[in-house]
Amino acid sequence: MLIPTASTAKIADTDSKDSIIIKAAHVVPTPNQYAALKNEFIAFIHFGPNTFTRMEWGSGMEDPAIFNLQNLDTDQWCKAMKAAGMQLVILTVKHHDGFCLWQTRYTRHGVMSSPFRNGQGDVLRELSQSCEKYGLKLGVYLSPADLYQIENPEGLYGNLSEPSERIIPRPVAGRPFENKTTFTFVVDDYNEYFLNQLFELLTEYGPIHEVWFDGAHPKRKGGQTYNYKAWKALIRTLAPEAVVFGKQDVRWCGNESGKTRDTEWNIIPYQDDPDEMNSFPDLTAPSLGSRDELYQGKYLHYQMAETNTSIREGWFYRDEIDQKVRSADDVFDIYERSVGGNSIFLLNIPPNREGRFSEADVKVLEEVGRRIQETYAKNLLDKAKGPANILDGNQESYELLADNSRPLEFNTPQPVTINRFVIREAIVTHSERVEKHVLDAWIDDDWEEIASGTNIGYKRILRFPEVTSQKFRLRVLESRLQPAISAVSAHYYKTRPPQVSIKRDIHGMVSIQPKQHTFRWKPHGEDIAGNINRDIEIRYTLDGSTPTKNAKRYEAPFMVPSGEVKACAFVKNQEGSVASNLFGVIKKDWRLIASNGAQDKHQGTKAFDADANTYWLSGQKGSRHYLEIDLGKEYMLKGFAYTPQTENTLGMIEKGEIQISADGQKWVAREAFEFGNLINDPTPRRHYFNRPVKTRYISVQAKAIAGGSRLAAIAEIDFFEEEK
Ligand code: FUL
Repeated sequence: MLIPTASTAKIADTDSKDSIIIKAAHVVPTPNQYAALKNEFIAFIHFGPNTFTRMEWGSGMEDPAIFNLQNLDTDQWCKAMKAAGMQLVILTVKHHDGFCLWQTRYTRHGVMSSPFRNGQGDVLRELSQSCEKYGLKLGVYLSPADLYQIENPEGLYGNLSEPSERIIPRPVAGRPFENKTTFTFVVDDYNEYFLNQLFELLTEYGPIHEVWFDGAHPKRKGGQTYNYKAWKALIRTLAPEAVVFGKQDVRWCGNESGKTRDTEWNIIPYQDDPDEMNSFPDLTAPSLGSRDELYQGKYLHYQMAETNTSIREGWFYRDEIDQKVRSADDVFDIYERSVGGNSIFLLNIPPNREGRFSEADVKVLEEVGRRIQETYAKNLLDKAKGPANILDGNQESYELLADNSRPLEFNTPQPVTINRFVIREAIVTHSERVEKHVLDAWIDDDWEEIASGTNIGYKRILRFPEVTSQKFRLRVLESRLQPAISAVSAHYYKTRPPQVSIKRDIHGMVSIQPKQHTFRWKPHGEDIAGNINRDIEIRYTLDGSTPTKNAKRYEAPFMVPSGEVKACAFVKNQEGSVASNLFGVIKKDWRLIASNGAQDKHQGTKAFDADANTYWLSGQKGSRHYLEIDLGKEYMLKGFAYTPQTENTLGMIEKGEIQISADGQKWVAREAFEFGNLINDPTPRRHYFNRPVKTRYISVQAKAIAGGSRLAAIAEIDFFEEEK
């Protein structure tokens, strides 16, 4: 039976497990999806009022005057993104606050009412011009959630308007469109507003290659729904090359921290037709497309993962000192795991209040670009002998593995030293089929297994300790039907000193360890973890300075009452990336005064046991969620950190208040705090007090909990001491 390929396959009730797998083995990406996969490394830009208010989520009530952008330099952004090897950039033209970064005809809430270029500025226009100059593709993030349209009295979001026939774009006097296409949709006011804006974005800024629909919502109103079907129809017509994120084409990877799955299948099961679906499915499960998961589906759909994370803590720029920037090691590691793990790598770089990428971010982008070039531009199998269709550098040609027991062998004229191996499947014609594979090298007159992996799909990068040989072979151990391998290449990554992690226990003892790489290999049957670096020296400082070769050497855990520790590994004279950790006051003498609801597993003390895996959960009764702590002695405190629990998405404290007390009994409010986007990004958040607080008794009161959950949770609370 000849089964045609398609990007969606319907499962019939009569399908057996075998026939479901055969169907899955014929699900392939659309041409747009394949083009998007080939972009590999792309950029996200979060920019807007939040850049100026230092918030993750705005309120929608920001005065446009705060968008006081003086020196926008989108050329500088593009130069840095290009240097990193990125191919496309997606700008938040409207984030959840509803403020528009382009000269839209349909609201005054945006750049037109701001001081930026005297109200004449258009961030998207400038970015699109720079993109053209630097050869980058452009995408737009247009938030469906819109707090301005929710909060202002004339707002269209959830205004309970009746759907009726609307012509898109709605004409606006004095602002004609060059593109004369029109659409008729039966929609309500907010959907019409959204479609009008999409029309502007897709017709007036050159070709748009990705439209990003965020599933996150700080707030909802009036049962507002979104007519994704209409939105997609408009996109398909006006931006025929674009992929849609969040719906149909590209899917969220399930986290915002740069984590990747070891096995990322891009053919995943759906219960409803993915073309019709109006809701967002939960994509956070550890596995999405294994055989067992496919058996549960009513539809099988090609939808690739986009690994999205930020180069800085948070999506928006806050400041230079307190907002950590990822190291080049870290970004390169995510690059290899995501692009080399069958997904697209979407890295956010938030411009600062000067309208530029900060120097620290630019350095990382340049260094990552250099490493990608140094490692992957040179294929050490370029002179190798082996299956021609695999070695010819042509993605269209492939070797169909009729029989999995026949390994693919590659022989080089001279011995080569490698520690990376790239494998690709011919997914456009033959879908993703490999389920398990092994790489061997010929060492000391024998085949040795040097690396192994599960699926391959668009691209798999195998990482392993360096091996020198003239003969390599790839064995496919398990697959869905006959897999088609389109390319392999071998590379050498110049090993750097490892990244280090700095931890402190409840007694204040700090330990610093090299981070373990996650791969293993089995030379001569031995099981060895990672890329073993000999001669590692770890050096650290306690005064905020960058550790040099002469800094104090780490030998054993040491005591740090509070403050910042910076550390770095050295291997010979090469230095690794600098890690830092700011520690609050030691918690061993803290005492719980009171909290509401102390359930067995989740007593109040779990919020300060120096173990982020355990957490306090407030009780059912009463609407006040509080935790009162006696710090054991008086401190001068400058701020605190809140670590949410990550077991599930409950209890994230979005808004709260810090109270203090002179005796642990009578409490006074000291300061309000607010954290945004906790459900999708449950990382520790810091808040600095307006002025230092001198106290021994302190309490955290939750005022608003994310996602409407009824209980508050704290995995860890830390208080930072003012430097003496
Ligand atoms: C999330 C949003 O809530 C964040 O603010 C950010 O835009 C991220 C990319 O998506 O869901």
